[in-house]
Amino acid sequence: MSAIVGIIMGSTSDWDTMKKACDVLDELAIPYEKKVVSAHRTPDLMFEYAATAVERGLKVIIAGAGGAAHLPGMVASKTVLPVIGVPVQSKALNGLDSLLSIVQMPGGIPVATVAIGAAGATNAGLLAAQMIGSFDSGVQAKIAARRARITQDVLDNGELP
Ligand code: RP5
Repeated sequence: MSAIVGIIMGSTSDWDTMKKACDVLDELAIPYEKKVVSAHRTPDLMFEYAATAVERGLKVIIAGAGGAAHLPGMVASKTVLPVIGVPVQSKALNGLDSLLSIVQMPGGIPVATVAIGAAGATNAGLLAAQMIGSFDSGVQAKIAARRARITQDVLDNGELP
């Protein structure tokens, strides 16, 4: 089956973080594609990727970037697909720069922004899956089962010493 989620990131250095989103989609058997697409290093590729996303069959895009993280917002400006932004933890400012540059979109072009770093990438994968689940009951059932496992794990292992 061809990809329905697009996962892009500004650099290969973002992979350790963005892999967490891929892990979730692998677990839920949702087909995705992954690629380095940089707003400032490959701007033409970024525009082409976003502009052709709908016709290529994607339903949602996850975009991760660090520092002056303009990738998610620029991609969102060139597609009507939902875009989830992952602020990658930067060295200089621990990702606060990434977070603010992704989350503070002016009204009109939304980017659904998740937490800084690995937790955010995991949640980006889950959020994309939940969007897919809104029209794919099989995926929605898998997400419900995953939630139930998390709940049961806490109930089974929540005792304190
Ligand atoms: C951004 O700059 C990337 O998203 C990455 O988080 C950051 C640093 O990139 P590298 O210098 O490690 O390639 O474009």
